Amino acid sequence: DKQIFSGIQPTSIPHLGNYFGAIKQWVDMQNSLSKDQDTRPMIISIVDLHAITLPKDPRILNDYIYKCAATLVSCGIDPERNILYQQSQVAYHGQLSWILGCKVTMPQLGRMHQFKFKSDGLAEVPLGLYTYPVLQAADILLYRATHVPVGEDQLQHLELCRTIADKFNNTYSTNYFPSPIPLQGEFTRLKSLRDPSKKMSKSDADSNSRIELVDPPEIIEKKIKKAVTDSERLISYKPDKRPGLSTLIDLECAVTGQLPEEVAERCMLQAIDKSEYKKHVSKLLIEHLAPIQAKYKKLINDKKLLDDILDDGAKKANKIAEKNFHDICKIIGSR
Ligand code: AQP
Repeated sequence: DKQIFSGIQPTSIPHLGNYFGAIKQWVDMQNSLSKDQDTRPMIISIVDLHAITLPKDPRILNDYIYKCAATLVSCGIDPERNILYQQSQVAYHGQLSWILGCKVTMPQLGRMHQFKFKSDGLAEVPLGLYTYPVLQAADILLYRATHVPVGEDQLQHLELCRTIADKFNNTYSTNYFPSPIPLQGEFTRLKSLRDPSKKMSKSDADSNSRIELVDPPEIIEKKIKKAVTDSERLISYKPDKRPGLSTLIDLECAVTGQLPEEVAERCMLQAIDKSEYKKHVSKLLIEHLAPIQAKYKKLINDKKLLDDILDDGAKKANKIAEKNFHDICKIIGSR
């Protein structure tokens, strides 16, 4: 059977990178899944334990868990048809993480790009930042997931998860863990609006670098206006030479489904300049996000409903996790 698993960190409100790189895929999959008999409900975890690998104020973390849940539901994730839950409400994640940590080496973890990037310049590097991919492997393998929709930035972690699954299976002469395969949409890496050499990220200190899904229209306009481009006046799509401007074209394409070359050609024919083009992209984004924002406004004020959604999801997730963890303990020789 096919089991899809994916996660998102409640480190801030999801942004357009999370949306086009992951959340939109989840919604599309959910809508095609109902027709696919061999697929179990998709599991989506709000990974709060991952979110504390770097310091996080407890009130802020709590707030973002609700905001993340409300955003996902507003984007179209149906908590009835999927399992939407908060990672720390299923204790088996941490327990399996320990077992899997015994199947991975320090050099393997030290090679992870995310670890190198996030630990760079820190006076003290938390162990959790280093073992992050082991907990991520536990998230995935706990549900014996076969397919993991992720953005390009997470591919290396998923590869390590496959290595860990193989190692476990070989050690215990079993095929208990499937080798989960990444599912990638067409739109896998959205760049920062302030520095296109970086990806758009929730934890970037400069909030102008990302557009959050609930940013009001005037903020979207302001952020697009401030987006770094270059000194050429007209529009062309050249991700290497004009990365900032090309990111804006990527955004238009993500919303409309057009090809970047088509967009660039139209702009050239109409002699549209950068400032006009920015206004056009802002308008498209504002229109695209309006229905999501309308749902979000209602949902975010209904804490009781959000609690019910997350509690119900945790119940369903725990049921699967408990059985699987019990089987895993037997495989390793525990009682
Ligand atoms: N810029 C991006 N473009 C495309 N996809 C992206 N994703 C993240 N950034 C981009 C995808 O979103 C999913 C959820 O990401 P996450 O919350 O687990 O953490 P992340 O990948 O580390 O994303 P952020 O926004 O950069 O969060 P912080 O700053 O907290 O680390 C993943 O599938 C990811 O690929």
